[in-house]
Amino acid sequence: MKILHLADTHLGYSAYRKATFDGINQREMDVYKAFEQFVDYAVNINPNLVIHAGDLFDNVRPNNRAISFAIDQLNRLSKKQIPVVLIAGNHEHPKLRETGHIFKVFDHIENVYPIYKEKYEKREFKIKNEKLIVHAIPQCKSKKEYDAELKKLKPLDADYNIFTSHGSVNGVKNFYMNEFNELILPARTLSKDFDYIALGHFHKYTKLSENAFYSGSTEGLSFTDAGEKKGFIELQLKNKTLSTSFIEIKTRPMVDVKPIKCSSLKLDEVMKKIKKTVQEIKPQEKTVRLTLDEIPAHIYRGLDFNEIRKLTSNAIHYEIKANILKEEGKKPIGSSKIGALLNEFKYYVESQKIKEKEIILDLGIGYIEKIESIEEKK
Ligand SMILES: [Mn+2]
Repeated sequence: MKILHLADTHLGYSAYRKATFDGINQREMDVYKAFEQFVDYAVNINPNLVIHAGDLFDNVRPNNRAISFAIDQLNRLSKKQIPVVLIAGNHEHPKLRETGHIFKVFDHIENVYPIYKEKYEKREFKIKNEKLIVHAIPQCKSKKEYDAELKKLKPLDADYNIFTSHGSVNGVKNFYMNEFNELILPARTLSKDFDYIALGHFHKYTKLSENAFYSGSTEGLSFTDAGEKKGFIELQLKNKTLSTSFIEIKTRPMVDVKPIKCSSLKLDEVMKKIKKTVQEIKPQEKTVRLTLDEIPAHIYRGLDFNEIRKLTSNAIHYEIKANILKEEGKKPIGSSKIGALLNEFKYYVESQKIKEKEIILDLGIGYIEKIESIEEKK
């Protein structure tokens, strides 16, 4: 049997200011196009099953365009009688129960099996006289509840058993996204007793073991994805043997330029280097990041940002990450870029030498989540 495994499509994601001719955010469109390429492929090869391992949507309340796009694309699969198992990831999971889950809109689409009720569920399929059971654990409310569901996980009597979940595998190597509500999958739960384990959450395609894979995201969503191939996994199960291949999706080029070390450069030399770098990367239609390392504050302030903007005006987006030196010393005083509040808070507390780290983290996270859930209600 032939199965397609994808994850982390993040429909509804949008970033930067560039818009299409119709006024829609360009990166939002790119993310739709990536998913559409997957559906085109699926409709064409007609697999026996599709598994989406979470984060179909970028957020708890995706916009109308994202919802209708998702329904249209799932309908294309549904009409071809291709069953689709969709599990909820952390991004689309509401913090408050009364918000309700967006996956409920899929409850009545034929051949679509949304799994989002914070518990272990199984779906059985009969494929060419063979019995396949999909064991799915979606996003749960807490790590504790997730662990409790993981404990129940067990392959059953069938020709094939597949496990799917959304979280960070933690073992010899860790696959974190550094998000607060991410769930942890101890490497030992990735049992050999499953014929295949379809994971979501980590955005880079990764083979964890002979039978366990992250398909990666379908588009690049942050500069850590720069230069990475994006796509999904096509797998075959035949005579109890698994074979897999990675199918690439065409995505927008993302360039994270090698840092330019500025500590010993004069202002005009830094500008010259920036110009040369921009010419080399040909920024047209790309998303581009320049990193200026160890740049003295007075030089950073003197940069001709208008000139740089002109140089990169045909890019979809460009940004400068500057690690600025103190006037007198050599130590960077920090980055010009700020991440999500929760993550910044976590990094800050973790970098401090204090005894009560755990308590402060717990309290702070609690407060921030409280505020975010009030925001979610609005
Ligand atoms: Mn995720």
